[in-house]
Amino acid sequence: WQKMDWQDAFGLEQQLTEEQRMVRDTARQYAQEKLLPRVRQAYRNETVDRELFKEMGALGLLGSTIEGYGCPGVDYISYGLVAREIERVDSGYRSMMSVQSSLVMYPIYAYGTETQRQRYLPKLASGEWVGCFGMTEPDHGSDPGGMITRARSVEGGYSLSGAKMWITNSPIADVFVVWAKTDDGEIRGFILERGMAGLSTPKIEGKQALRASITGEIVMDEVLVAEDALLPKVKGLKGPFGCLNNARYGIAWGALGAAETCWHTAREYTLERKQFGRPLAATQLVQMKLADMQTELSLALQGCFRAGQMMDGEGIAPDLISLIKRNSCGKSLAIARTARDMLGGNGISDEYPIMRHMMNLEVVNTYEGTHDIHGLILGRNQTGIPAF
Ligand code: TGC
Ligand code: FAD
Repeated sequence: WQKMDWQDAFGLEQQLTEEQRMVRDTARQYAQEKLLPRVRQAYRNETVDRELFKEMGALGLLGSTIEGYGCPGVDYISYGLVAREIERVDSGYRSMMSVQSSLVMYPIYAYGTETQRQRYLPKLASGEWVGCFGMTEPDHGSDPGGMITRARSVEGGYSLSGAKMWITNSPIADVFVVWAKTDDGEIRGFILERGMAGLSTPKIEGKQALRASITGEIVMDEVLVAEDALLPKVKGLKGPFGCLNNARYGIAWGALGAAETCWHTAREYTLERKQFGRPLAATQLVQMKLADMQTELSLALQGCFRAGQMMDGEGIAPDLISLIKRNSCGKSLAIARTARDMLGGNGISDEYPIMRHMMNLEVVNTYEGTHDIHGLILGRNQTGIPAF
């Protein structure tokens, strides 16, 4: 018999390869040394530092699963481990990274021409250019199939009109992967660039969560693009959903990193904090809460690891990605709320990271498909009935 490592009940560490550990350690060191010291002020003041993209790019963290074009081509378990390390510090930083990687670089790599790959991928990989992904609209969030943004055929290309809402990175982006319906009603992807006439990106003000990441709109008023702005290799909703599969997988790992920070903080705090003459951690109620956190996180991490093996091996069903995205986000949010309570009044102060993670996790539970929408995807999977 062995003693269980309270932080790693299933021995995830031993299941990783040396290379996966190396990638994870690089991300951990960067996150703890460079991101952690900045996050409190960034969150308080809602400031976004473009330099972060260059720093992540220099470490190979942008588009990391892509082979070539300045990207290191690591496996999906490594990608998940990186998301977990970055989100241990803040979901907003993981958001910046995963949008650039999974929602901008991936579609250009998977659906683009060689010319498009050569033009965009190296600059996005180095972080010189920032990208964003425009699918959600003011009136079409969970139901993107109803989108009204149009790409009308004109001589030599297309004219795009419409508005995208809640777009991560848009106010600072140089490159825009935008989904629009063409004259035949088919959804197609387009690459737009900052500076095009008719394109503007107002910032969304007043966010109470994810404040270290900037969010905005993409407003397109007859933006003219040439034929070569079209991503030629995909048609229909499976285009954007193909990108979302990768991003949702990364979020499933990432959210657990945020929750681990909340769990560890609550554990340390309750070991130190005395009430009624003994540490809070000496009470049965507190120990049960810590046990629940440990159990949920250990099981969820092992699920993500197995999903990563499938991504790297035989392939994975998108419905399983819905299962882990939904589970990680819902459980992490519940853990953050409980941990917040365990710190009493101190739980609401930004001297501690919990309240910030809790607010962020509200977003993470909503974007890339809400908790309930992923529940409905799983409901359809087992009943055969789409109940959206
Ligand atoms: P449905 O009929 O189910 O599917 C339409 C077509 O798409 C295909 N498809 C998929 N392909 C690959 N992967 C997936 N996960 C796929 N899901 C669907 C499907 O096979 C079909 O293809 P075809 O060839 O037969 O046409 O479509 P529906 O309109 O009924 O949609 C159902 C529903 C609700 C599941 C879907 O619309 C949905 O997932 N809604 C949630 C919307 C969402 O996730 N939005 C995310 C926006 S991006 C974002 O939030 C980024 S935040 C990032 C950050 O900051 O980190
Ligand atoms: P709605 O679809 O209006 O949903 C509202 C509520 O109704 C939810 O609880 C939902 O679960 C529920 N609901 C919806 N349909 C049903 C149904 N059929 N049955 C039962 N309940 C239902 N989008 C992008 O394209 N790119 C981005 O980079 C991006 N970044 C984001 C960053 C932030 C900070 C946020 C908050 C959002 C971002 N999004 C982005 C948008 C995000 O994906 C959407 O907010 C999300 O998909 C939900 O859409 P909605 O906000 O329109 O809510």
